[in-house]
Amino acid sequence: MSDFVNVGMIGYKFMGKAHSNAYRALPMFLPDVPKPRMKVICGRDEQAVTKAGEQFGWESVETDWRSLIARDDIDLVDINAPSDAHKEIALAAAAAGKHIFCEKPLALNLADSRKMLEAAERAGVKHMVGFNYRFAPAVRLAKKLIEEGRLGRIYHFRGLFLQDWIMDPDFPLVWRLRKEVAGSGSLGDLGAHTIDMARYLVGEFEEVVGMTETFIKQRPMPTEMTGLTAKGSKEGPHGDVTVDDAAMFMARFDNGALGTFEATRFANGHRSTNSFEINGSRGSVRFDFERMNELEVYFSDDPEDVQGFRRVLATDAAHDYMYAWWPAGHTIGYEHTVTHEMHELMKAIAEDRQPVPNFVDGVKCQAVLEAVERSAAEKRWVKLQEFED
Ligand code: SOE
Repeated sequence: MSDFVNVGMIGYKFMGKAHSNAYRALPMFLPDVPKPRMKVICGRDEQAVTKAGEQFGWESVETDWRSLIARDDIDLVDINAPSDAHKEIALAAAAAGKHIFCEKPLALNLADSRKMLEAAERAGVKHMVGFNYRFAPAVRLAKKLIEEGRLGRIYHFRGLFLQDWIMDPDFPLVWRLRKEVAGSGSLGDLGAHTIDMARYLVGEFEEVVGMTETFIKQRPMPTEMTGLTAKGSKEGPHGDVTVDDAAMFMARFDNGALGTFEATRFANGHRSTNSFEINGSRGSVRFDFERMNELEVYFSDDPEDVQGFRRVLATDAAHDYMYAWWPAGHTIGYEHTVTHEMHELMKAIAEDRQPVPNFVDGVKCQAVLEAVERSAAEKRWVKLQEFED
């Protein structure tokens, strides 16, 4: 096993910071994998990317991603630029024989995501997609309980991803609100995470029926953007919002379980409620990312007089990844999910296997997103079979 993986990262905002933090944390907390070497960070705005590079600890800066990919000292290309950049960069990285990490949603549409998967498979490189919430130890505990049959047969998955950061009608038209850059709105940005969670915990989707809505159709053009915040003048020029503000759908899984899903940026008061409940024949689990160290668990074979949901604090060494952090009861946060994700990537590279979740998962999620969009447009149930190659 090589002791290092040389990383070139494209993007330097919210996710760029989260990934940089993960690369820096790995050698200190999870040192059983090759050490990521933070070789080069890339962004179009030279001043801003240079500042980020210094702040996050990158060795050098590029302003053209093609130059980054052309460098022969790079093993892994980390793509966290806006979604419309994913495909072209991933295809070029694969052609250059680099491993690829790509943020979710994998692409603007299913066809593009398939091209990315094909290119990575053809090149024989490792590929991973950024569904970081799978890596919360409490979610891993839910997975373990389901795999061990401790919830019995799964009947229901109930998933929510609720935010409120664009509720002000004068909030500017940031890239996440433009179809040509983001692919879709709350559906692909938030719903993609819940779809991945459902696939991870329950199984593959058979069919969906859904609806989407854009409540605010026009917004001021942005004059400044940082992460999820932006400035724009309500007196200035406006542009069309071309994605959904909210999406809701129902699903039937291949194993017969039923699911309900809600993704919205108009849930006033919900900064980032990312939660699910699963009900099985022998028990249930409930998770809410805003209390991510906890899993609520119910077992129907508990003695009747103490039956009820119990709160399990998933911070013991018995819980995935927790051996790496602090003594039991000392909680972890959002950034740790990303560190665990990057640990899986480095481990997979060292073990010469594909990381999980990878582009296959990205494509399957994209197929569900597309099925929901088709269902909303045509007002009917849509089977995933309609999207088979
Ligand atoms: C914005 O809605 C966002 O940052 C998403 O893009 C992320 O994927 C999610 O983790 C948090 O919210």
